[in-house]
Amino acid sequence: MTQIFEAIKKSAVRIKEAIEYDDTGYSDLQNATGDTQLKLDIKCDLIIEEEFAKVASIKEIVSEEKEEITPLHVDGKYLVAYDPLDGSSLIDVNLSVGSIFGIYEGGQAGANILASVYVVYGPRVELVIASDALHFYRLNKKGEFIFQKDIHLAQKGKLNAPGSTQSCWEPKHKKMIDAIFNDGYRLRYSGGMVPDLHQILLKGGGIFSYPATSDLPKGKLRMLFEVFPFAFAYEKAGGKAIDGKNRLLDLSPTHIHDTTPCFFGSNAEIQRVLETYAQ
Ligand code: FDP
Repeated sequence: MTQIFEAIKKSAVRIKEAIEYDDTGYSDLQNATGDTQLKLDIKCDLIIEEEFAKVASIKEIVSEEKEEITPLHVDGKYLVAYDPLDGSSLIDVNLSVGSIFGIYEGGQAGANILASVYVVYGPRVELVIASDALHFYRLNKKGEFIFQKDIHLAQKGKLNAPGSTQSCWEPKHKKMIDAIFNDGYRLRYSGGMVPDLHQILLKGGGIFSYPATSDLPKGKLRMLFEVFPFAFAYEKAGGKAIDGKNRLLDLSPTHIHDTTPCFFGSNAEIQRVLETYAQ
């Protein structure tokens, strides 16, 4: 597992450089979900594949940018699912983006995730490893990730990050979000899952939601590459992650690109979601 974390750190340093200096334009290609790929999406995917190819314990990799699982080492035991450049629609406006990794053993299910990692490319590069706990690192000038602290969520927070298009929300969801704002929560939503979830973790708590909507009844965010890694991280920080009713890590995708509605937060906010969605 340590070798996988090291490969992710090396990838992150290379991706940071690509984000800073490479062409931010679109390619002529589309990914598995039909999104037109940025040249950077393709490059970041290649960087990660190159670094993972050197790690013997990785059996297979699956990228948000690819249609199929790629076999790597027959004697390896882990499947690593990753989103090389999440929030890539924010690249042209120079907001923070991220990479997300889920490390699984025994098949593609929430229950099989053993660890997860995410990287935030903002004014600084930060990396968070969820394993026994949630460990927070920052990149220094020498290209090393220096441990800062373990992250813990409070029982109740102050931030609200409500995703998707409001006109497509169910009435009960709108009522819940309005009630949360009426209780004094502040809006913090950049449109990048990684920085938005990172902010809630570092500021002690709150709620991020990407619900089922009339245009996307199964939500937008992908289970293997985005949702399970963050569900694992939030639970390690003492918070919760649900689809409205069920624990996200109890779900299993039938296809690698399956999506799910998702809510991540501290315990008090997730309790509100459970009460709303039980109706
Ligand atoms: P993006 O489309 O820029 O890749 O991964 C999908 C994602 O970004 C998340 O990072 C982000 O939280 C979400 O989409 C934002 O979606 P909305 O604009 O619909 O709120």
